[in-house]
Amino acid sequence: MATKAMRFLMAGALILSLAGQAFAQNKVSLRSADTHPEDYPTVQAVKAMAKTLEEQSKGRITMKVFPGRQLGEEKDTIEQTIAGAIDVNRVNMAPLNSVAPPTAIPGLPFIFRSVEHMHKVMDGPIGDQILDSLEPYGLIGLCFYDSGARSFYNSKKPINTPEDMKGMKIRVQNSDLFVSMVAALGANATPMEFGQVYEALSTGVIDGAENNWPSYESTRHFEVAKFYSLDEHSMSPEVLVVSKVTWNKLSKEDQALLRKAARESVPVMRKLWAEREDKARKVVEAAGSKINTVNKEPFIKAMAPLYDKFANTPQLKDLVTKIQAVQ
Ligand code: GTR
Repeated sequence: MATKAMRFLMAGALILSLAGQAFAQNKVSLRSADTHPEDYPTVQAVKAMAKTLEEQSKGRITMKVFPGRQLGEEKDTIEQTIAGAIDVNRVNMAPLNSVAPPTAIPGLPFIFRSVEHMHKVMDGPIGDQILDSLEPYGLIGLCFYDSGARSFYNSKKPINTPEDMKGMKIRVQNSDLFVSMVAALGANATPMEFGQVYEALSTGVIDGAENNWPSYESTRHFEVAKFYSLDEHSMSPEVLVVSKVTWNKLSKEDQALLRKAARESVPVMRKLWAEREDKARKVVEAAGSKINTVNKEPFIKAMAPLYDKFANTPQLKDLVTKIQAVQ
């Protein structure tokens, strides 16, 4: 027969163990994917977010960032994020175009007049509408990160007009929009994962690709494709998404913490991005890249039909009109 004191102790131990379990259940450990290397601004921004999360949850929420494609190429990590095998993912909007059509709109050629215009649109209700458009497809959009402007580079010659691109094989992301952009200029679009581009350029499987300064530099594509022609055709931004499977397991409070920490990482990213763009440009110039500016008009004209092709519903057309109207 247990004595009264023993029963008291046992009840106490039970309460402590239940409280411990509840605490353990509240612990959240997240895994986040990125294709870029450790020192790239997107990776550093998500790490800053992880730090904020850990501080604001007093160590209860942790997030480990896996850079450098450790969890796979973007196409695979997007699938895994939708399935719930990866919690958080930082990707470009382009590979999401086939998942959620509104994500193609900010990538449309020359839709933004400037970086300021892009920030104003993406920081406001239009940006929120695009983030929300991901939810039916199993992703919760948290925030956008800068990605500068994408321009063409190749191993053959400077591109001054669309005619210069005729017949060139140009790698694009897995996105119909990007395939169509390159096709509209008379070149052959080759969709390919980011991690395969260096080899494809160096073996001549492709002649060129397109990206912003930091990616052109960090991948060392400038070593094998030295002509960088600043047509700046797209400003498709980066986006940070959470798996809806993960999201639904979080308490309302933790969801709010994630949203807040993500928003707070945006100014961190913008500062790092500006610095990295400068640095990347200097690195590639010093390494002998041949950089030329172009008259954008013939590019704008050649790619104009893509607006009707991709903004092909009243909602998407409305999104275009609203973006263009932002002053
Ligand atoms: C980069 C972007 C990556 C990836 C890559 C690509 O600018 O940050 O997320 O989309 O371009 O071209 O595949």
